[in-house]
Amino acid sequence: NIPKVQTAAVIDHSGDSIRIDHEFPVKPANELLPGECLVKLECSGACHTDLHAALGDWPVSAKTPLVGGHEGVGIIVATGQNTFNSPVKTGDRVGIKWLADSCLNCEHCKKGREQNCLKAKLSGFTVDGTFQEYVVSYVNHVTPIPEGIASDEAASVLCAGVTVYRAIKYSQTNPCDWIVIPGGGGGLGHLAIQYARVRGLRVIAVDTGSEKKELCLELGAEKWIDFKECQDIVAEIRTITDGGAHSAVVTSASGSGYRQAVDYLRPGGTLMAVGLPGKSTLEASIFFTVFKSISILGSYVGNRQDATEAIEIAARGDVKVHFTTKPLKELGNVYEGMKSGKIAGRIVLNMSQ
Ligand code: 8ID
Ligand code: ZN
Repeated sequence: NIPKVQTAAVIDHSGDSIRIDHEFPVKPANELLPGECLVKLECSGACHTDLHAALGDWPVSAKTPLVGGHEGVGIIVATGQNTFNSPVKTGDRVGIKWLADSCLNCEHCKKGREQNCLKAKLSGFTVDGTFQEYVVSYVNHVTPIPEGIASDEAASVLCAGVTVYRAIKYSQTNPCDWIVIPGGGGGLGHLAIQYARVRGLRVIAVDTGSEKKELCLELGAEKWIDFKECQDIVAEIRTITDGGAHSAVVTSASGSGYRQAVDYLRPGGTLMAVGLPGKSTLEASIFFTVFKSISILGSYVGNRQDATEAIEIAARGDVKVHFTTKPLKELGNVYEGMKSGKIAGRIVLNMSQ
């Protein structure tokens, strides 16, 4: 009883607004290729990356027409014929992340950097994503969702959670170290605060507005800095940390969040670049980067193992997505809220409304 058509949120050309299509085709189960599976989605988080993809403001462009979305959770309703050794089966509840598929055999995949695979398929970017009722995905890369976490609670772990979990994992920090999270009140940032606390780190959240302030402090940030009010972020952080933070995980969607990072890190500190403004450059003093032995690392989503670890931590209740649920047809308004920086935490879209 898989329908032939469904409701999907479509972008026809880059820069267009969202069009809700109630006649969007569902790939027939008997046409699924080996390794593909069809997932009936319950919900999907809306990530700022989806907005970048819709606006076309990155140096790489998405397919069009595009169904965006890469934080989906649902049930597998079919798998392609001749799908051998599948780790999942029909009836399983799974998550769909940004990295929809990778070859698993190239140097990058074998080194655990599946996200850098040259044959990677990206959900809601190079293949249609989770802003629809039925998505085609790939058995090797869907993330099994453990019991004990509701689908809408799990959804945003699949991108926001996995991404910041990995960034913190590679941030070269130890318990009791100070970590700064610019963008702390956003989708990625509010989860970064919590994964940092799981690692025993002391968190300084940087963002703006009273709603985000409250959220960050409630989630375990020890200090809050409003980037629109603070006159000297560098001095403030150096004072709080007695000489500079050990790491910064920058999750802001604009270049401004990166600006002072090298200056407020202490010697030996690590800047994890996560937020993806399309056109900004990362400006840092070469002299002080060398003189202070600073590491600057780009961190791009996560591999299958990162996804499993991030979701397990959430399923145990140590990290919770702060989200508001809306119907899929509200996606256009969600993008407006995101543009104006109004969303504290995440919006999760419900597919059955
Ligand atoms: O793999 C990756 N590296 C990855 C994965 C997923 C998302 C990267 N991203 C990218 C997105 O494409 C986007 O560019 O991370 C960025 C943040 O995504 P998001 O968390 O989904 O966006 P959001 O919910 O809008 O949160 C961004 C926050 O940044 C704050 C905003 O107020 C908002 O709360 N912010 C901004 I814009 N400028 C700031 C500044 N100068 C700032 N916070 C501190 N200082
Ligand atoms: Zn994302």
